[in-house]
Amino acid sequence: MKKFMLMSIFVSLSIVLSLGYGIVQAQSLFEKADANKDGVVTKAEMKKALADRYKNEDGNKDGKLTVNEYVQARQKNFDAADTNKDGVVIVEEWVVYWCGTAGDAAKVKEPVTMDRKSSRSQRMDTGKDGKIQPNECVAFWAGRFVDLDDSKDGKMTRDEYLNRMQGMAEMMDLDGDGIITIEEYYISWLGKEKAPAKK
Ligand SMILES: [Ca+2]
Ligand SMILES: [Ca+2]
Ligand SMILES: [Ca+2]
Ligand SMILES: [Ca+2]
Repeated sequence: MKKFMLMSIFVSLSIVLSLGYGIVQAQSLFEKADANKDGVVTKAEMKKALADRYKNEDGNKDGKLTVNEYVQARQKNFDAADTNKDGVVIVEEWVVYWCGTAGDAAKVKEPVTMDRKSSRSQRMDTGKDGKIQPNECVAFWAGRFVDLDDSKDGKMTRDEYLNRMQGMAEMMDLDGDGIITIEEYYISWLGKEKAPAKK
């Protein structure tokens, strides 16, 4: 409870500080997904948030997220994460962007790498209770940062990120047709067993 309060204070403070600089901190995916505001994200909550995210990333709104649109969305992603607008993203900016709190992000040294067999949610849920806690969110995204920071200098540049996201987009496009369908999107985030049945 105390930890949660401290986290809320930290989030509020970072919003105030950001506003002070004329930058509005966007709500993190974790906060958006936690619809009932109980501090954990269930698979159902995540799926709902991902459906919204997919629509957002589909630039021309034709219901199909192309590999190019995915990479373009990553550019916005990078800019939103770079809250102090210095052109690089540090681990705290990165983790706050995804989780709404930086937690112990700076302590994470081991990279988290992604492959076709592992979904983000499965990798995040290290406690295996089917829910994502804030500390699991932080550990995952901090580990992703270590992996994505190619030069390992603690600063992720736009080029480092976008180069890697081209590969990520191609990995998510399981059948290689240039389109990441909503099913392929869900698989990459939630895993295969959670893929919805075809309508
Ligand atoms: Ca929840
Ligand atoms: Ca599209
Ligand atoms: Ca920055
Ligand atoms: Ca595809």
